[in-house]
Amino acid sequence: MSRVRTCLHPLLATALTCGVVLGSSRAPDSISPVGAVPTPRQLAWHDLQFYGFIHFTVNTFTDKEWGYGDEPESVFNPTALDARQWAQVARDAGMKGLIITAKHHDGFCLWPSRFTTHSVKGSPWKNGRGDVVGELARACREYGLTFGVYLSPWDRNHAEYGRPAYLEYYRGQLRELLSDYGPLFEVWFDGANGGDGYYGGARERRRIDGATYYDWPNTWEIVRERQPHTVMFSDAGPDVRWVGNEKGVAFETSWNPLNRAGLFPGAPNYAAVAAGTPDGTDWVPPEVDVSIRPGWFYHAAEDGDVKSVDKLVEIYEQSVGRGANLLLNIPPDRRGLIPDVDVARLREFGARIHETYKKDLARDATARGAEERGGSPSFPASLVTDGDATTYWAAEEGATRGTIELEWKRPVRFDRVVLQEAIALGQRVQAWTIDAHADGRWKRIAEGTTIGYKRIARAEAMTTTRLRVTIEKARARPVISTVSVYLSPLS
Ligand code: FUL
Repeated sequence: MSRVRTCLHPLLATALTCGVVLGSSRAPDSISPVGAVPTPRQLAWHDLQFYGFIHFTVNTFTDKEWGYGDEPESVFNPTALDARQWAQVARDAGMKGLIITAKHHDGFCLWPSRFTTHSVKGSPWKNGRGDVVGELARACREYGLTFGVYLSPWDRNHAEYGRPAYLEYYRGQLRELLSDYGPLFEVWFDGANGGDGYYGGARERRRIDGATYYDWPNTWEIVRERQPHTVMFSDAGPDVRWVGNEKGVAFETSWNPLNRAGLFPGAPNYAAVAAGTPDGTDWVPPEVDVSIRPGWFYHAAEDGDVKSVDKLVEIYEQSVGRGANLLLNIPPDRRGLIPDVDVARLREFGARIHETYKKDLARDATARGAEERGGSPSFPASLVTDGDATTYWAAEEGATRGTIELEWKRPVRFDRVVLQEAIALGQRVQAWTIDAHADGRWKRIAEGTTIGYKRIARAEAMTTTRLRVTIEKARARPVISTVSVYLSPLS
């Protein structure tokens, strides 16, 4: 009996011999990484796929999206704040973590920073002794969620904004957040920057040079030193990039690699690289940020505009389903609670996603490489249906295309096929097709370009006993970790 051993991480892949067929005389077949590859912290981030954003600050009480920076601390006064409710709602919706606006552009701090009085310390909430960031960090731990922070570089309250002293202030705040709230999975650096504001009473317009003012490399170093496992988001990385819109949709063709040289938060040429570059030198995956409501902050006038379950499912499948991560904003109201209408919507959405993806029909199929370019015996097709994303099928050595067939003993009805690449070895696939056998012939049911971490292919619901996935074109030998098949409850 021969046994196949595979390994996922490129560092391991070079250290160990992968895919050795033990007990046979076959020469070892190993797969080398291609192009840019993810770091371990990025690999862990990819696995999260879906998490939530909490936009909450003085804006919630002044009905604004961008506070000017002159809001008195006294306006911040939630009557029933319960971060455990936020965490519970997030967990029930299927989210794996929450990121909170510790400080938005208005400069008000949701934690008692020792560098300013413009914070919860000056508010009537809990007589100035509260800490929203701390409460949420604890709630996330209780509900099994991971936790992250947004710290706006632009600060419309601070008198020194635009001058060197502000940078010290900003870095001090970053150190507090990195030190006092346990492990952070992500730090979010917003690209929106500069313009008019209160600025300690100056009430003027201040411009900064985005390329130099923040000295980003040294700010990033603080995060690396204090929390090496944290990923940093900005328009252009260093670890995670903006997808380029706030509509909840990733590019149909989406590459994790891009060339990061010269890019930083707020970089004006950012749009040009939003879809990534196949042969880019850096692995910087896209994150899709979108709000469940029209605004990022709670506004009572938008209670009737909470996105429908169908819309949320579409967003999920156009973000997670295109290899990106989804960051869905769920803003608390003036009570300090996620509003009832949003809670109900999120529950229903979570249930729909759970129902759709809970039973992988491919687990009952036999998977094999098709006769022509069906793959390497060291990485057989059975590994795409084993429910383990760390094992993978590979096309035969030297091939840049290949085919996997799934066959069932009894017909299955399905409307979704999920593909995953073994991204630790680099992103390779440029084109794929899926055909299903029905009425005595093969019928094309879906086709696309990139895969990356995950691709969800939707099809008309149909019944079959045979399914064929063809990698039509790849930058290098294709390496597929998962082919799974599902039926949504609506079909
Ligand atoms: C933008 C900000 O200006 C919005 O207010 C919001 O925080 C969004 C997530 O990022 O750049």
